[in-house]
Amino acid sequence: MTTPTSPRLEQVRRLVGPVPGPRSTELAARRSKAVSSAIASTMPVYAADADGGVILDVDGNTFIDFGTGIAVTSVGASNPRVVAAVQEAVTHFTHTCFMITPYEGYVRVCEELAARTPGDFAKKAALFNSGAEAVENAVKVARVYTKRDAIVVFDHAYHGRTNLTMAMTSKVMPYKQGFGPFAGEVYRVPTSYPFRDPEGMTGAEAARRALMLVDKQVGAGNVAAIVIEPIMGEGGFIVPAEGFLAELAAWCRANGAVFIADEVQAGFARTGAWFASEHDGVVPDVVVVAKGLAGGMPLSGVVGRAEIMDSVHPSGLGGTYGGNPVACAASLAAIEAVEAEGLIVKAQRIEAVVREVLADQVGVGVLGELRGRGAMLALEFVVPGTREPHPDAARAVAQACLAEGVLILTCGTFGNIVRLLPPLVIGEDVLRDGLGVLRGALIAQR
Ligand code: PLZ
Repeated sequence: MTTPTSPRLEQVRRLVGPVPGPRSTELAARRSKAVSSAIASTMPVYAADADGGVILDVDGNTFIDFGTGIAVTSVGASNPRVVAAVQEAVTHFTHTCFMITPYEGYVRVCEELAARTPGDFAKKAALFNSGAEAVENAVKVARVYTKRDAIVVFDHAYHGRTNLTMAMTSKVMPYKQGFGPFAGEVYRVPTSYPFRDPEGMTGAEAARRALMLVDKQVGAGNVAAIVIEPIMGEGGFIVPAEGFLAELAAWCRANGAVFIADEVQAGFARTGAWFASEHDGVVPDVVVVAKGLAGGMPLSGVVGRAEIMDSVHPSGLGGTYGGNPVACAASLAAIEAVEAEGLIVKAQRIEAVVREVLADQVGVGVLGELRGRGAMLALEFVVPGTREPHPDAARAVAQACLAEGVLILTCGTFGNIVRLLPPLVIGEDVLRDGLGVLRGALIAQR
């Protein structure tokens, strides 16, 4: 791995005092008076700066970043290309509203999305602000195009926190509890979860299990869309068995439904390909993107077959901020960074290093499985000798890493997954140092 992009901050893990330090503690006290307690934070420290593979807090502690703000700052939290593009864009105009006075950046991002998503056919795109908003719009488009209502989603799915996407998200706590009633015509079926499915179940078998229920409980002719994350994110970085996604896509084609890939977390170079669907050779009709798309600026998109995207009446989609010009400039710079800095190959290299460092820990003690692709990797914790989820072990490992200066996130329906989402620009030394800490925490848990 070559050196990371001109890092401003020294790329080294360093705790200079207690965590949290005095300034973070002071901010936490102010926060508790001003910020709703419904909003939680993983880290007890407040950010001052972030660059390459590290985050500096307000007390001078430097953490290795294995979280990227939930798979967002893949090109780094202050990639020089993104910073320069944002500075240039903001000098001219912060906003005009694309629905009022359009601008080139929006058009270019749509061109780039059409060029990079799988599928060799005419595509069009529309831009929004958040992942959830883009998922909602993908559903709106699919419903208009098919003139049907039903949306099929999966166990362990995460699609957002708005009313429709809460209905699509599987886990009740913390995402849905008390927030209903939820949107209708959303149907959930089992996914492919190789670690927890019957031994040897193939992707095709898992797909048949799901599609049989769709046929019997929803009715093939009522399905507007199947929406699935090609690698499930919040649900536990679940990589479906080979052939599962392809079978679902084929069913959609045969039954006139739209196959929507929610690539919000897995997309945009994260898994060692522009889009995670590519690993399975699957060509979605519609792809939803967000997170990494704009180097940390809020931007999301829906890109799909032109005839689907154009089926909605003029002015049927939109929003004040969707495709903000500064976010579009950041996105174009982030796309350039992925290419110029070889970040797809770097994502693959990250996977190789992680698998190498952790190889002898997998299947030992509480670590049931190491899975994922590229820089989207996860450790599933179990009660030793069983497949029973062990959330306490995941929490303890993440806490131990944090105490040593490594920011690591957990996830999973059962809360028993530690996920690794390092920036793709992370230097190999920092990566190995962080993994050494993680390895030590694993050994301590055995
Ligand atoms: N689809 C696949 O991963 C966001 C959310 C964390 P927004 N995932 C992180 C949290 O606790 O809120 C996500 C995703 C997939 C949709 C979304 C939603 O994207 O930008 O958070 O709305």
